[in-house]
Amino acid sequence: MPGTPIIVSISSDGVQRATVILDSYSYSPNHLVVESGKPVELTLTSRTTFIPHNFVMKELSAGLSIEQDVGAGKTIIAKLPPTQPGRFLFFCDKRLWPMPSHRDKGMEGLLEVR
Ligand SMILES: [Cu+2]
Repeated sequence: MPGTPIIVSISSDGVQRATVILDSYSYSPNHLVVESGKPVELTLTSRTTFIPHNFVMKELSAGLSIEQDVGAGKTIIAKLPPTQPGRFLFFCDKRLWPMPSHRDKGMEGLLEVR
């Protein structure tokens, strides 16, 4: 369930940058609003001590395909090229079998491209 939409601001270099905190089992914020046609850079910061997470988007028809691991306590930058408007989900597909995946536990977010 996406939370309050956060409108990502555009830097002077034209890049839309936002920071997303990963915890068990959530992204915060989990509803980002960006403009199409301008690159997006998400700083993904994990707050966990042991549990690894990731950032997965499989919206192939929109050209948004990414799968990046974010180890416990790590920060990585994910780059996305939003080329068309739409509502695209991202999620964490990690799981400790046979437990439910992190996505099933609610670790999911929405990238809204306007
Ligand atoms: Cu996870």
